[in-house]
Parts: sequence; structure tokens; C-alpha cells
Amino acid sequence: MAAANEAKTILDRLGVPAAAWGEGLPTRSPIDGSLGAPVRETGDIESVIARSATAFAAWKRLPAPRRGELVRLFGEELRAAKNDLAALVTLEAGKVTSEGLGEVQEMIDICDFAVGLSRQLYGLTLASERPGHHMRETWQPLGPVLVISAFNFPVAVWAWNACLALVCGDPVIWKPSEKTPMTALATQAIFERALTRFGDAPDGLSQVVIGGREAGETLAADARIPLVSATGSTRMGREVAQTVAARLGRSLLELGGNNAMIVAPSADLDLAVRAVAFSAVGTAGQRCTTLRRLFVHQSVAGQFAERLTKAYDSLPVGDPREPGVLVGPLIDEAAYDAFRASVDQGAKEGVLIVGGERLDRPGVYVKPALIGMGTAGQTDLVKHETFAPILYMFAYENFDEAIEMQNAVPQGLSSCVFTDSVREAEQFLSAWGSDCGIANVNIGPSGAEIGGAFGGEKDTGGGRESGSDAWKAYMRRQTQTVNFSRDLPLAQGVKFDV
Ligand code: UN1
Repeated sequence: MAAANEAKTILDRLGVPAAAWGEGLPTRSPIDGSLGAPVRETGDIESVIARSATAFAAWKRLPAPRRGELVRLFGEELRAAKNDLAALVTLEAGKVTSEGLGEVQEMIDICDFAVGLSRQLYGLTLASERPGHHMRETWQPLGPVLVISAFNFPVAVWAWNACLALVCGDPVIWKPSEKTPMTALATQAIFERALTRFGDAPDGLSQVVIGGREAGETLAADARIPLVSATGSTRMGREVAQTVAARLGRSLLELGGNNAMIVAPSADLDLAVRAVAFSAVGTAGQRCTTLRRLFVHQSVAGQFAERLTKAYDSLPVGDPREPGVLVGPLIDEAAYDAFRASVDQGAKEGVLIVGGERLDRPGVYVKPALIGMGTAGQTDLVKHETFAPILYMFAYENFDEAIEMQNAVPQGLSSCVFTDSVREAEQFLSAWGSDCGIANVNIGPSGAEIGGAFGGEKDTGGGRESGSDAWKAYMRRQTQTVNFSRDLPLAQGVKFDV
């Protein structure tokens, strides 16, 4: 059966209503390039926003732990549907089976995190300068949150946003990537099971908008949506940020990465080779945290390149459903064009050490490319994020220079160093070190856990999602002062007696 039709069978099983299909976006599987039935485009965006605003009025009145109960039920439904949803992620985004399962696990994990959080939306007690006064800081629900998600994490990144937003008291409007509408509809169907069990949730608490760029623009421009959380390219993020800023809304951006690894002379090279393999070629190089630049100390660069070449040579590329396959397809032909152009340019600027070929089969399957750049500087090619499995390898002489090079790109998402030197590791993690949102030691740059705040600086957009105190972005901070005295002292000692 064509992969796109297989996906349809799963959607039917998950209870996606027949009305979801119709005139609108085509569905597609990158596994074999097959087209499925189109999904209906959302016609009336105005009523989606209106429903969300109405839902907010009711949802914010429920106590946060009760809101957490909905997310707890959602986590249960996800556990029950894990295999189906993971299979869909594989069929629609092309991830290998284990990564598809991992993506759904990431959703389950954030559910658990959000449930705990629903009892821990802590504020502060502040010291008032006035006698007989209490001052505190409280976090209040914010309002409808728009989540714009990308094809490469078609469901997990929505879940990071949605689970936090829901416990914070905010309804969610989801505009998934045009490339992955089916996983979004499936997730919505699973969420609705949790809603039914929950009972008294307002209508329109979570809605999916199927559509293209225009739909996203209309939503982003609407002042009834106080927060827009967008994941995708820097180009898209810039547009969204400007639209949202023009109406003084808030945006939370998780955009491009150009993530690096430094391999120091003392590094455990076995570990480093394995880390490079997962982070540079996993998800066919289509994670925002994918390793794209490698700086290896010149004393070990030769042997490291050799070992990497061997690893790259034996990479199983193919149908992501097959056991043993580690590299699935690129999402579409446009992704291939970008891959081809960058690999060809890289071969001119440096040496194409291994990979770069396209496999002769339906779908876009490529051999991940390793390009040696020697001791050259970083050109525009290297500074640009090509969303494909291409790794540029440089040799470095001096650790400070390696850090400087790793920071000398417009993006600032993830970074890592492989070293056994405490000095190097601690320098990398210091203010003189990595300028990224994520900095790791003896771990690759991708595959972050949900418990940490996820995001990065510069062209990556500056937003933080998922763990730590990222929840605060989904709430409104309120400073409260209460006078329990029988006097009315003014702050700063101002006198105003009438
Ligand atoms: C993304 O590629 O948009 O750290 C998110 C990781 C994943 C999330 C990636 N947990 O690679």
C-alpha cells in the first residue's frame, strides 16, 4: 500500500472525522512520495479565534490543578495511542521508527511535566516598603496561544507549547506545517478523547487550523491572541515576529540552528564519533538541533575524519519503517535541491569526503555528506543553515579560536564540546564560552530532554520552550499590593493629604 494511504488508515482508526477530508491541502508521505486524500482547509478563521476567546473566559476560571487533570488524561490517551501516532510521524515526516516513538514519548514526558507544574505555578512574596502592606507577584492566565509548528517535529513541539499553555489557563490554536497536517489531526483526535473523559472543558479549548501561510498570517496578526509561539525557519520567524510586534503581542520563537561540536585532543573519540553520527545524520539532518559544524583539534583531526568516514560509509539509508535503518528520507524535493546546492558548493570550497549522493528510488533519499574544510574560515555557505544532513568539518589549533568559530554564526541554538579537560569543559560553559541556548559536555547538540528550557539566541529567536520556567511565557505577571492597615501611606514617602 502507498505510504500516504497507510497513514489514512491510522487516522480512521484514531477517529479523525470524515469531515476532515476534502478540498484543501494535499497529504503526502516522504517515504515513497505518494499522495493521499487532501485534508479540508479551515475556512472560517474568524470563528476559530472567537471560539478560542470564549473558551478562555471559562478555562481560566478552573483551578490550575484541575486544568492539569486534563493534561494528565491526555498523557494517558497518548500512552494508549503511542504506536499509532508514532507510525504516523514516520509515515508523514519520514522519521525512523525509534525516533517516531521518541517523538510521542517527548509528548508524554511534557504531559507529566505540565501536570506537576499545574500545582507549582509559583509566584513570589515581596517586601513592601509601606507599613501594613503586602506585596506579591502572581501569574495569571494569558489568553489564546497560537502554536505554529514545523514538519520535523510535527507533534512534540506542539505538545511542549500546548501542555504548558493549557495548565497555565490558555486555550490553544494550532497551525501545523502544511507538510504534516495528518499528524496534527490525529493528535487533535487523541486530545478529544481526553476532553470527553474530562467532562467540563469549554468548547474550542484546542483547535487545529489547516491551511497555508496566509492562515498563519491572519492568526498572527490578530490581537485576541496575546502569544504566538512559532517554530521553523529564521525567515518565517522574522515575519511572524514583525507581525506580532506591530500589534504589541508577544512572540516565542524557536528558529534555525547551526549547531557545532568541538572535539578536543583529550576527547573520548569513540563517544564523539557516536555522538556525531546521531546528531548529524539522525532525522536525516532535519532537526533544528542537528550537528552542522565540527571543529576537531588538528592533532586528532586525521584519525577522527577516518573514523567518521567509516561510520558514514556504513550508514543504513532507506525506508524508515525498516528495522536497522537509521537515515530516512528528506521531506521533499525542495529539501533535496537545498541539499544538492550546498553539497556542490561545499565540494568547491572544501573536500567532499563522503556521501552526497541521491539513492535511485521513489522519495528523496540521500547519503549524508561530510565535507572537509581544513583550516579555512567559515563562509556564507557554512554560516547558513541547510536543513539536510551536511556536516562541515574544520581542524583547529587553539581552543579559544575553536570557541570563537563556533560562536561566529548568526544562529545560537545548541553546542557541545567533547573533552576530558575540566578547564576546557568549564570554559566552554562559562561567559567566555558557548553563546548558545544549549551547551553540552560530552553529549551531542541534539536530543534534548524536556526538563530544560529549550531554545537559543540570535537568529534562533531567543524564545525558551518546554522545561524549567518556560511556562512563564504563557502567563501574565501581576504585581499585587494589599493594604491591611487603617492608613494610606504612599510609596517613596510622598505626602498628599487632602
Ligand atoms: C526541533 O528540531 O525543532 O533536542 C526540536 C532535540 C529535540 C527537539 C528538537 N528534543 O533534538
